[in-house]
Amino acid sequence: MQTTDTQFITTVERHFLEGKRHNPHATSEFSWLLSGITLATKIIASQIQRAGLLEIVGEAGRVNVQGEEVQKLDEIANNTLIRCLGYRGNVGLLVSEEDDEPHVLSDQPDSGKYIVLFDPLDGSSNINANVNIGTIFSIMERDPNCTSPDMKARVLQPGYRQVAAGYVVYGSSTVLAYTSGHGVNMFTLDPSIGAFVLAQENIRMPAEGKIYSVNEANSRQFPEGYQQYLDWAKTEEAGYSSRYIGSLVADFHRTLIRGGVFLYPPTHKSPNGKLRLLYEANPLAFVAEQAGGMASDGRQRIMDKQPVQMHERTPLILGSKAEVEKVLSFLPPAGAAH
Ligand code: AHM
Ligand code: MG
Repeated sequence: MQTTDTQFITTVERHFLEGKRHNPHATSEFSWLLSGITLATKIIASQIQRAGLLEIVGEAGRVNVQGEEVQKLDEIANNTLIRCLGYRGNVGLLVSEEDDEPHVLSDQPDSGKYIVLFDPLDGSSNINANVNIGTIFSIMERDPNCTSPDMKARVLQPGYRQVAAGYVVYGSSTVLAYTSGHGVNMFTLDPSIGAFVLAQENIRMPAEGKIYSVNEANSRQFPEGYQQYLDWAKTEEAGYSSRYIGSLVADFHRTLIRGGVFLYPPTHKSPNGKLRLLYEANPLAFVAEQAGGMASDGRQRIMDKQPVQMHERTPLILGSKAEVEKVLSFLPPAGAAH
């Protein structure tokens, strides 16, 4: 990575535009949208770094639409994304995990061409412990055939319609990984120049990796097949290690780089799992598949799921192809009673 000679700096926006030979969405208009996301995540990164000093660590004193305690930084991240994307011109709808309703910026087909969905601060219950957290985003094109006045209906599109998706992980460095359907590229925020600079192109997730990542405290509540998988993975012959941060973005980022599988199965408390299809599962599934990995809900491909509700949850099995397939081999085949 070369950041001292501007001639060689490849920012995320420049990299995206240079891909226009393969990608019909690689227009300056779309790059303008993307720069709204990078601007917002740079602001969020700087707020997180100074959170203790600014006294913005802790709960905001209300619960969100999911019934979860909202952290002050959740609100800051959400407002920052809305502010930075709100005047980009080509964004029709902004859909946040934190908000009950979509933000309607334009319902005109031309000016409101894109729908941006996001989890503004994933893993935010970890903020107080200084553990890595992240922002996840998904970009879809508005379906011209869907003219419903109900804006929520316009949002309910399956993940295969995503035109771009990615995440930013706020860790020892701030890293952005994104795909627009032509592989996965990774950028590191260089704080000295305030730009995300190309770190690695066309990342491939290892095809296998002996790490499973799951909240094992829930394991007695998992359907039998998941329990059998975990029993198998713990045998000496299988030889797996367990790693669980409790921040999806951070657990996924490790899985992307090292390989393995992340699982959030159904539990008694959350029969559909905990994670959200539109803001968490779909964008990370897109990144995983573009890196050679796989994502399933235990019965079907995540990106084939037709959402019926904006904040719908899904079980998630995400990671290296061989590892996801191994978990699936313990589960009843699709169509069988669970
Ligand atoms: P959040 O988006 O409200 O932060 O919740 C999602 C988080 C994920 O980051 C993580 O994978 C999961 O919740 C952890 O849940 P649990 O504490 O039940 O293991
Ligand atoms: Mg989340």
